[in-house]
Order: sequence, then structure tokens, then C-alpha cells
Amino acid sequence: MAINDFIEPQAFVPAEPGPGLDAATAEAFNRDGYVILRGHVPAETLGAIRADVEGLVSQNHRSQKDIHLKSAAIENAMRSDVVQGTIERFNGPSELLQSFAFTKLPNEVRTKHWHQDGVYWGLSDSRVCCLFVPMTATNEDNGCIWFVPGTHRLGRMYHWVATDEFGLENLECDMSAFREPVPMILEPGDAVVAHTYTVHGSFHNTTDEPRISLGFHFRHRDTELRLPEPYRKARAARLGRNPATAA
Ligand SMILES: O=C(O)CCC(=O)C(=O)O
Repeated sequence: MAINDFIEPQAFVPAEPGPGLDAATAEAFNRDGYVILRGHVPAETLGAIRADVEGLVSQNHRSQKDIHLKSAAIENAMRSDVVQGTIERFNGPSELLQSFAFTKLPNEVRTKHWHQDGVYWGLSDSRVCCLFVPMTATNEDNGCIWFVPGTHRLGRMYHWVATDEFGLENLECDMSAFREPVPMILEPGDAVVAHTYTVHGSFHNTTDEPRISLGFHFRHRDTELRLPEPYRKARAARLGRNPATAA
């Protein structure tokens, strides 16, 4: 297998400042691969979705995906200027790829291994971004996300399969060459725009309160999804069939 099967040097497409995206914010995003938007989500928006989010989390906190399909209020928020409109100012005209709630219960041991989100899709180019929306405060103690600045420019890195404390399989990449990751210390109302190749991870909640965040990934309308070749081959070998088709 050639080395190019593992590393795909996809160019980062910088965000351009314009209406609703000032030069300093665009510059921070282009430099670091993420940017915190303080006080971005109005209290009414959080209030309109909170009951539905908490209901979904109480049904299944370990894996809660496609939340916009399970709640009209969440779908409204997802399509609003606060979420989709914001992503489009960074990423151009974009469509939703996935939505999810990520929760750590009080004192829950839960690792989200270091990874790039973009490896899960196999993208024709790098124009995919996520808006992370905390529903609770997040910090080092309750298992906030940590981002590694600048890693969005590396393209798609090699990942291996790692299993978390619940037995859920995730992809993990090698952190050993990277400088200090930065914790996302956020309050409800803050949000983070992150590029799909920015390496990030999160760790245990050592507090007595839950930590709940939402994520909304969007791709540029012209960005196509393909299963990455090494994973397609490995999964095809395991499944005994093409993993891109239904079982
Ligand atoms: O919210 C978290 O702690 C991690 C979420 C995450 O990294 C992801 O879904 O890619």
C-alpha cells in the first residue's frame, strides 16, 4: 500500500471576511482551524431547543445522532442564521451532513479520541465545517473539547480504530507531533466553528453536572462524499461486501 493511501493533502480553503464575518474572526479561523464565537446563540434559541435536547439525551446519551430529524425546534435552529447562516459565512453555500448531541453525564469516564472529523466521510475537498453549540458550560473539568490549532492545514491524516469506554468505535490519529491543544472553555450562548480537519478530542467529566453539546456539520454544496480507500478496503474485507452499499 502506498503512503498516499493514508494521507490526503487536501488544501484548506480560507474563509473570506464579508457581511457577518469580520476580518479578525476570519483570520483566527484561517490560522487555527477553529474560532470561538462568544455570545453567538441567543438565549431564546437555546430555550426553544433545551427541552427536546434534554429529552433526547435522557433516551440515549451515549449516541444521539440526527437530532434535527427528531425535533422540529432543533431543525428550526439548525436552519437558522445562527447555525446554517453562520456556517455559510465561513464555508460558502452549504448543506447539513449530520447533527448530534454529545453528552457526558456527571462523573462519567468518556474519551473522544484525538481525531479529524473529515476522515469519516472521505471528502472530495476540505470545505466542511461544524458549529459546536454547548447547552451547558464546558471546561477542562467536565470534559470539554480540546482543539489542536493549525492542524486543519494538514489534510486528511492517517487514523486507526479505537474503542471508547462504552465499546463505541471511533477513529484516532497520532498526537505525538503536535503542540499544546486548547480547551474550549465555553458558556451557553457561545459557539465554536471548526474546520473538518482540525484535530480534536475530549476527556472525562469529573464534575457533578452533565456536559451537553450539540454539533452541526455542513459540507459545501459542491463537496462530494466518498469513502476513503484504506477504510473502504479494510471494511470490505471485514464485511465481505462493498461497505458503501446497504447490507
Ligand atoms: O463533544 C465532544 O466532546 C466531542 C465531539 C466530537 O469530537 C465529535 O463529535 O467529533
